[in-house]
Amino acid sequence: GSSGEKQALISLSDKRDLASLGNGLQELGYTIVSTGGTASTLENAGVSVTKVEKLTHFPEMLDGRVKTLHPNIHGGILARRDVEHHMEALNEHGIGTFDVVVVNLYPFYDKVTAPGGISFEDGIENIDIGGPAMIRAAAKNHKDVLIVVDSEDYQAVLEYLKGGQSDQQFRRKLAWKAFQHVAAYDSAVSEWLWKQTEGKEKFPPSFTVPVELKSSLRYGENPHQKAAFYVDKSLAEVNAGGIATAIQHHGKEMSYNNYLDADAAWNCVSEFENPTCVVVKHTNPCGVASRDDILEAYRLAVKADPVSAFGGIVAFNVEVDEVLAREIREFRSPTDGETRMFYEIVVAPKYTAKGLEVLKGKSKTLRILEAKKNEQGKLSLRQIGGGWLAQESDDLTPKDIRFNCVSDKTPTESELADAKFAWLCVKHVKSNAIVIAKNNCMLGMGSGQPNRVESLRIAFKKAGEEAKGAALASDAFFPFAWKDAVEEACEKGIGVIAEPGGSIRDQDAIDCCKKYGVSLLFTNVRHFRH
Ligand code: 93A
Repeated sequence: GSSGEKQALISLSDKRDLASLGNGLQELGYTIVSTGGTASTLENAGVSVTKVEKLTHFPEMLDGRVKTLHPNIHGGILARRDVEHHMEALNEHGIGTFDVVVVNLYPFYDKVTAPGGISFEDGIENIDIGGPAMIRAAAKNHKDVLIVVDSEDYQAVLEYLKGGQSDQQFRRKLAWKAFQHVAAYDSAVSEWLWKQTEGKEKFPPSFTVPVELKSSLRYGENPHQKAAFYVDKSLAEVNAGGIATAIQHHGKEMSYNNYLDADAAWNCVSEFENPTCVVVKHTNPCGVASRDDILEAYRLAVKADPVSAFGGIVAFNVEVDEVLAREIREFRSPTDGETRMFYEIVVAPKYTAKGLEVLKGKSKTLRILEAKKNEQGKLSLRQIGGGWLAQESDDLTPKDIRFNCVSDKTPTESELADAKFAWLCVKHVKSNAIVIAKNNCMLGMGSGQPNRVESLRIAFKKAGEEAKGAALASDAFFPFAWKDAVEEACEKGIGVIAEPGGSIRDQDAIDCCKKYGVSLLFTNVRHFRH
């Protein structure tokens, strides 16, 4: 302060841990200056406070819109201590300096995303102006002013103030965090305003994504690539689902590839309504099975391709209880009937206490994730050299799709069910994607081949004899050799084929299916996944 006293300015909407911070600062000899609500909370905790009004000689004005926006506050934050005329100006006007500024902002994001919504006027009132001004000012002058925006930092700050206070790196880190805080806030405000202007349905959207560094990763896809993991703060704050917000109960640290694979597995399994197990390897589902008995679903999903399942990711859309956990722990590889299956990750929406305990016993490294269902209608972003591609997420499922029969033979009820199951699987397989399925179980899949016939052959190779009478789903039509592909599938005894249709060669496919007495369904929907 002006008379050399140490001053802290505190103005908080989120008042968690405020009492201990206030007490800590008071013990260290700081005079505390605060805004209305913050001052009351501190007083109730037995901390003595000076109200900002005493410094500004103004009441809080305009319903609080102007509280701290005053030279007596901002001068005390922004003055350079090493510039003589700055300090002279403060003296001349009787302004004291602030050494510590602790501010967090009106909970704008929570307010505008609260269930039931909020009126436009209320949204506007929740845009904090004075808070960001103080944060930016203090962060700019961090050389002499500590700026604190996160209650997680209170203890470290108190320790720092107790010690030498000379570590500029610490101050820079806090300033960096402060600007992150304000940047994320402004992104949320601008995104909300955009929605108010154009309506939510309008595309292309405004997509400033406030990200927060969650952790450094050991490496990227390969050991020579540095990598890190960020969460989408806007989603994390509203407690949205998805792998990024999953809780890890056990196991080795998640790797870059683990995140990718867990995401793929979780996205796929979340779409099924019946109890389902999905096994993923390298982002592709290699085993999928739905059964009332989840134990059976698990065994079938692994059996679909036991070689690929080894070292894969196992995902469930139901709670993992003790019995299921035991099965996961003990199940032996169907290839030799001896080796216990090894997995990188198990992901599920829930675990019983006993289930979790049993699963932890499988191995020290097994990553156990508890995830919440993804929200629909999210923007999907992908990076290309020099830019980003944005699209709506592919939320269509068989429920939204009509399976039009274009062949002479209409599918039986069970064939139609198989086709829909295969369809939901194929959506999650990399193009060119072919899935063969029967009785709520994926029997074979071919993925990522630049040639659709090749994907088909791979799928049939995996399905083997079981492919007879099964359903085949193709994520897109095949303009050239489609007829060959259909013919091959028919020759191998497939019962029903589902594909988008829309090729100029459609008639060839229809004729071929007529010849073999196979049902052909056109979905009019394509599920490319590149
Ligand atoms: O309305 S404001 O934009 N105008 C201001 O001058 C101002 N000063 C602090 N918002 C302002 N604040 C914000 O008030 C802070 O960012 C903080 O979030 C909140 C604390 O208010 P209280 O201490 O009354 O609970």
